[in-house]
Amino acid sequence: MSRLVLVLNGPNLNLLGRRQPAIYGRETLADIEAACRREAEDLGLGIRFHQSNREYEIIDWIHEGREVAGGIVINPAAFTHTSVAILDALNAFEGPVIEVHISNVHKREAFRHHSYVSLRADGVIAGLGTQGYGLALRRMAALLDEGAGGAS
Ligand code: CA2
Repeated sequence: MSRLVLVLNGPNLNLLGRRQPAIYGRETLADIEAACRREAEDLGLGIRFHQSNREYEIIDWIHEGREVAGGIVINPAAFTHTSVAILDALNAFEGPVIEVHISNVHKREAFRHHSYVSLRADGVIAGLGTQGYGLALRRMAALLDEGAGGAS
């Protein structure tokens, strides 16, 4: 089973650390990527870390993941609340999926309380700040150790 994990990030997350620090903190996406790479190395995982503001690019990475990845960690950002297309792509992926949100979406506007991606996710982390990514990778390593599906 592949120990390669895709870490996918949706729209506007490229702005992290530059605006709205009260909600999303001061770390940039590059800081998160570096922390994910350190965590992945400790866990014996490989990662591919991507961000896009375009829905189709996220869908294409999920499709590629069907061939190469054991699991997907995804912060779909605003697409969480709107995208049946990303849900459909994740439904065609066989390995574990963990959904991450930096903020506690349940403490925010009502439109953020519904997630299409949660209909597919094996686990959801919200409100633990950027630490949520590293925790998701830890859980992903445990799921892959247990043999929870994915590309071989
Ligand atoms: O809490 C999260 O991680 C979210 O996925 C972030 C999304 C939001 O639409 C979700 O409801 C919850 C927004 C990401 C936008 O990030 C920005 C960062 C800095 C400045 C502006 C936007």
